Amino acid sequence: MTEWTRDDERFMGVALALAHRHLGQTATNPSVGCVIVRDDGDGPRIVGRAVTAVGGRPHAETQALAEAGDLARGATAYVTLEPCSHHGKTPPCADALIAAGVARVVIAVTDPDERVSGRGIDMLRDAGIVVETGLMQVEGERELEAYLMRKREGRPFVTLKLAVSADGMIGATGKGQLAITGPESRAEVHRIRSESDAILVGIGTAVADDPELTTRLPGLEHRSPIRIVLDKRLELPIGAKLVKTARQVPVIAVSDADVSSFSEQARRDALEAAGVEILICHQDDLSDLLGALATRGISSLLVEGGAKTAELFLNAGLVDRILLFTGTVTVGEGGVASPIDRMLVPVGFVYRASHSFGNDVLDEYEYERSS
Ligand code: AOF
Ligand code: ZN
Repeated sequence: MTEWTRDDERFMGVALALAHRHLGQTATNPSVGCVIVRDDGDGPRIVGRAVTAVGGRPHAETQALAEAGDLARGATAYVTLEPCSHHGKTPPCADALIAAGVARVVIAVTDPDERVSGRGIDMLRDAGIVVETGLMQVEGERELEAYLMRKREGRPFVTLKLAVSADGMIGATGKGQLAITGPESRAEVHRIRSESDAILVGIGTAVADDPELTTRLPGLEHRSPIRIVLDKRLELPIGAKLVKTARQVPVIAVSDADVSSFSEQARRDALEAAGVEILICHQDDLSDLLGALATRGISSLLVEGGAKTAELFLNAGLVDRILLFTGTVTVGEGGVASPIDRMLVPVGFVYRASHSFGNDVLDEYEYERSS
């Protein structure tokens, strides 16, 4: 076991915080942080730092090395994920670290990517670099949870978000979009969207609420996730906001089977002409859909509604985190009961934390896998 110093933890903390900045912005790549530190006898100082660029490239290490320049020689690099060893869309980061003359590399999490998976570490060691792994691994795995889920399980990390009234309702039939939570919660939801690769709703919600599902917070407008609708029979109206904005932010309609009838074909053609992508997946088996999303590099999926869609994911055992907003509004008559409320947390989920947003409360639960 390596004995870590407080400086080691401090600098890996900086790397993790950097990595967090581009969460949801680097698909199909993970967001990785890298900090380059040298000590010329007067204490350690950061000479280069970077996070994986928006869109996934360049990787963190090459950018941090560019900032450090000659100062990287003899320095320590702190990286949240094992440096890559493969010639992908960019040359291997391990080679770049070697060429720059870095003396020591400290890694939080080793990379499960089949093209890397220990080879990055081997390359560095073969070049005489001291490599230490496992510093703040728990925090690193948390930061990389979505990427690790995709690589290890072949599916995205699924977060279920629900907004529930004081009387346990998620809405009311025929009343359209109800304001169950206040503006502070809504802003938080937009922030959460900005950290997700994709967001999903059922066709019921898409029709009843006509949501846009984009990130609409000052400064975060460009950080909208891919939008997905479970739309078995392709009922998404052409006039829906989702369809109207499909050319700005991608929309995928997930249909159950190849269309057979003339009217289905016509709806499909119209949606496609408007820029909506049609994905054929078996909805009774969500793992089929999640596998397809993982294959296209989606690591984090935010499920936003409604009750049926939430139940579909919960019953399939495919929810990893629940974000439960509880508002102060009472819906009463005609309310649609939520499958979950604070008194009714599904088995297997453990409480993690609560936060206040205005008068609302957000409770976080995580599914605890037996390991
Ligand atoms: C790093 N530093 O900042 C990131 C890494 O498609 P490519 O060629 O860009 O390679 C993607 C893989 O690179 C990805 O699956 C993961 O293994 C690694 N991501 N590696 O050294 C980084 N983002
Ligand atoms: Zn790399």
